[in-house]
Amino acid sequence: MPAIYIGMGANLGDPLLTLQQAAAALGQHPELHQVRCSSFYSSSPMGPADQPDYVNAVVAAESSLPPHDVLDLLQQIEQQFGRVRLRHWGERTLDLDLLLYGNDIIRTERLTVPHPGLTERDFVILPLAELAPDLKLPDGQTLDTLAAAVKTAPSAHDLQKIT
Ligand code: ROI
Repeated sequence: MPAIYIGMGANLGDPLLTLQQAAAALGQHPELHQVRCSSFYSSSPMGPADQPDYVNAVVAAESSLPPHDVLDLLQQIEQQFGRVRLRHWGERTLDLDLLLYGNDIIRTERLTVPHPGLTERDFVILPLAELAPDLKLPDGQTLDTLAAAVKTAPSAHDLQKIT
């Protein structure tokens, strides 16, 4: 069963509670196994600065669902939480991104895996490295190496662990 990693982000309503509930919903899903959640981090917005800070976390799981079925289930959970997205790169109630699906490289109209922002976003790399420090991306980079680079660079998004 491939290991899958899901990035979670929110900055409207009560974003910490939303992410905790989304992680619980993923944990209870019958098609997702061995579900684990990283720490929760606050981060200043990437994109327009006139929006609230984000809460971010990453969930790891194993699943035999094909990638587009995983995407469907993530979009269903976003809808359950009344996903509101006000503008491109703007504030949202809940964002669930399929970051990695095993070692697969996927490029379809609906889905790009690995997630294109993954290697540039400290708010994705650090929680992901917490769950899977030895993980290798399809291009051979390890998460530990990416995390070390993020930690030596000045934090672009003022990332803080909250819980
Ligand atoms: N910025 C932060 N800090 N965290 C996010 O999850 C996030 N998600 C987004 C954009 C708008 C790019 N900015 C973000 O989709």
